[in-house]
Amino acid sequence: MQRQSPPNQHYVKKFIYYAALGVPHVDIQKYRLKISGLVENQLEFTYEQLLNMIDTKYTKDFHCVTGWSVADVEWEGIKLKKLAEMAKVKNEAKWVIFYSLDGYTATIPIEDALHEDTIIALKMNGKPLDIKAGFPARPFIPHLYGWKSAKWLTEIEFVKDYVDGFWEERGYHERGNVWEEERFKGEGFSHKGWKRNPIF
Ligand SMILES: Nc1nc2c(c(=O)[nH]1)N[C@H]1C(S)=C(S)[C@@H](COP(=O)(O)O)O[C@H]1N2
Ligand SMILES: [Mo]
Repeated sequence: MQRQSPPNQHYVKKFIYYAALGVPHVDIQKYRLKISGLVENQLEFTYEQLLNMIDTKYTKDFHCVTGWSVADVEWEGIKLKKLAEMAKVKNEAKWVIFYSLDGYTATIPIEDALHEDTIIALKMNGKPLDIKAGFPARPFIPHLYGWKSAKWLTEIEFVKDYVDGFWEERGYHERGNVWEEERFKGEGFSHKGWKRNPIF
């Protein structure tokens, strides 16, 4: 079967590791993942609790906005939709901000966050994430560019109003859908007047 490549992406064998703000030191005993913002229940999970909540395992490609993609990565993690349900996200929430231990942030629309395939990834190719790959956790949204996958994830905040993350502040797109080629603000859907409800 011919692989379907998103527009203007090419496949490479291995991930190119990025750490715009450096690779942080992770103390797994002290580590917590927080769910905050417009929720009825603020939540906090230890790494062990997260491992016990894994509900998804699939093989999907990873796409970086600079043009490289990695095929057939096996991911394991927790559906973000499940965490959102546990936290009882309020109706006013329209955007989700990911915060990392190193200070990196990324923002995505709530529709993409609650998509069935959106997970908080804990394992890659059968093993816990490597430190360079974002141990202990990173979101993975298969249809969005890789910069939305904030490594060393510590907090998921649900908010009403859009706020730029690290790359969004530098001109990258609010959503970053790989099939619509939303690399920079003003591209993809936004050309035609950006719609709130993406078509998956
Ligand atoms: N904390 C943090 N997360 C990050 C980045 C980063 O620099 N810091 N780079 C992003 C970008 S642009 C991409 S393409 C992917 C790359 O994942 P990798 O470093 O595991 O290859 O991580 C994303 N998450
Ligand atoms: Mo990237």
